[in-house]
Amino acid sequence: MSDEKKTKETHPKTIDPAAIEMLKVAESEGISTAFSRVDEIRPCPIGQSGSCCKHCFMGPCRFTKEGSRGICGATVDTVVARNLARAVAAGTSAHSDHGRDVALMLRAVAKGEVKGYKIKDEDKLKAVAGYLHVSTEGRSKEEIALDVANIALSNFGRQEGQLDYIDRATGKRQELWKNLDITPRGIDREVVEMMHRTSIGVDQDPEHILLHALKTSLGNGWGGSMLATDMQDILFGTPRGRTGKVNLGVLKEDEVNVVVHGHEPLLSEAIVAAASDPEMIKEAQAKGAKGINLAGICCTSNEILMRHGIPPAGNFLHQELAILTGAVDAFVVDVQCIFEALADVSSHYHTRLISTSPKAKISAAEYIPLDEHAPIESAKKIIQVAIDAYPKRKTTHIPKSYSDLVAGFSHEYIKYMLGGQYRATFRPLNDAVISGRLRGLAAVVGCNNPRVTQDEGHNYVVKELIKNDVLVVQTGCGAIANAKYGLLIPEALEFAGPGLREICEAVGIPPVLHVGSCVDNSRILTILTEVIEEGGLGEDIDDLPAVGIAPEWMSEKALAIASYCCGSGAYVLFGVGSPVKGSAKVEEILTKGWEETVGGKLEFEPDPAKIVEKALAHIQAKRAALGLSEYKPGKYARAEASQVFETPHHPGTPHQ
Ligand code: MSK
Repeated sequence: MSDEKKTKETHPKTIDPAAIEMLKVAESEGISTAFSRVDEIRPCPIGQSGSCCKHCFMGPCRFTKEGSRGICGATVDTVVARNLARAVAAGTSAHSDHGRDVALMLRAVAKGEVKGYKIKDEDKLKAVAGYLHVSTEGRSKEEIALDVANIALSNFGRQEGQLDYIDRATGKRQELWKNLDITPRGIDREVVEMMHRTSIGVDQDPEHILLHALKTSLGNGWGGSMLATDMQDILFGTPRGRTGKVNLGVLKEDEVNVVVHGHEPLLSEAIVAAASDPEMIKEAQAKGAKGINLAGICCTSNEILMRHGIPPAGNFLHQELAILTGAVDAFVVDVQCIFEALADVSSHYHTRLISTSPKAKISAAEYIPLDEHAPIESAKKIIQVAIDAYPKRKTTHIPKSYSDLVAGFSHEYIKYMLGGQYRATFRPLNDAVISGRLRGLAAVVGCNNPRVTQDEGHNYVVKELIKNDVLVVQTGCGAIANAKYGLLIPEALEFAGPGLREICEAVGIPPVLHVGSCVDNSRILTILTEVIEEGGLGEDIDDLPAVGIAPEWMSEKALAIASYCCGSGAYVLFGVGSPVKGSAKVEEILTKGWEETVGGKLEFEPDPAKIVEKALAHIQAKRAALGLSEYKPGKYARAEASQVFETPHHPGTPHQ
């Protein structure tokens, strides 16, 4: 076989009909996308397995033979551990820098320095004030918010002690972290120390390096990400169940289409407001459009979907495809997961690519920065650019495909659905697991990766889990993936096992719950901890019949999330391939080693069928260890589906 042939990915590119349609457009117009570039770039097998050290300029040292050493004498085990640890530090920094910016915005809003933003969720503010020991009695919401924001900010640069949210973990977990010395002190401190330890000639013990990777990642899960989620809820509202639509079919032929992409809602919240401003709509109509249509990609999309029902046009691999429709007038990006190729793709169309973060300059994109004191003004400027671009549209090709979805399952909303307004509780969920109606719980999260068929892993894993009576929560691009195939609506109960179906029908929820964006994986930590505190399912997260899965992961952030989930006691399975394949010792540390020390483990398993097998076996083993009644499929009768959520009728083509 020639080298050229070996580079070709042989799997189908995607299972999404809208993506298939757009890839034909890309091909006929000769425009490259990630789907085509993946065929041109063969991953370096040494780097892919984590066995390449680039941490000094004596190298890079590539470990290709058994027992080989780097120029400094480093073993492949040390190098593989260092590479993973650095990825965890990078992922942690991304989520945590996001959290810092939200805390800075909250502080500015509390001081009255931001025109157009005010504190939206006073209940959440009070709940967070409680976690942070901020007094609320007789104080204005601004006074409380100022203290909350300042304490949140102090978690980033803290040098000693521990992060404030560590108190939110179970007592047993806190004790374990303390004994292992992996309780994070300050978010930034752990990231910096991770970078230091993995630079030339410092930490030279794989187990020790990876223990600090756990500490660093816990600063993400129980620090940066959890703070980001909470501050966003305070500022913009805690999500509650909402219906919406998803996929490229949400773009409109006769309206100005603005697509937001990235992660932070600080500007996109203002864009939501500006897009519905009557003056802006009038401007759009003056240019011949019927209105302004806002859609999203990736996690910025998830943020405004969860709070406003704004439709996602797609997940990670849809970013170029959206522009290829020729119908996007402005494509607005903030930070993270943004392809540099967007500038090239948009150069073929009238689409105006707009970058908005001072942290992310994109050559060839226009730069309209978020004015932190007047976000609505920045948003209006952006909408105006889109309106001005609309008359320049040429041929468009918008796939007809879209599906309905339900989103907005914050932990507060799940508790409300389970117990009602006055006795919100996880009790019915615990009882369902204890009785064996539900076999267990799974979080299926993470990205798309063009090295595997887009959405196939997400879709297969989730369908199999719900068929086996496992309640699934999803975040990030995984949630958008399965929304496209109609799994996030009550009608998906037709794919669910009888026990799961009975519970979901009684409560009025779909079998797959959209919990939010990537930083909102922290909501899953909160859910699992509260489930433990509710009683009857053990003393800590590692007792639960629960798993975490990222079938199509690709980012450093995913590795950081996996690490903090493991550090919190979860069994995590990653698809696609292993970034630590180069070291059997590191693989053993992440599995056997972490299971012994922190109760969680991280396994890389490219075969989605084996992922499901391992997940179900784990759930079964945890049920047995808890002495729960045996799970018996088919024990429960099927009931008629109830319709708690109004799912809008539409003439589109939902994928099934
Ligand atoms: S956006 S990190 S591709 S989930 Fe959060 Fe999606 Fe992964 Fe980016």
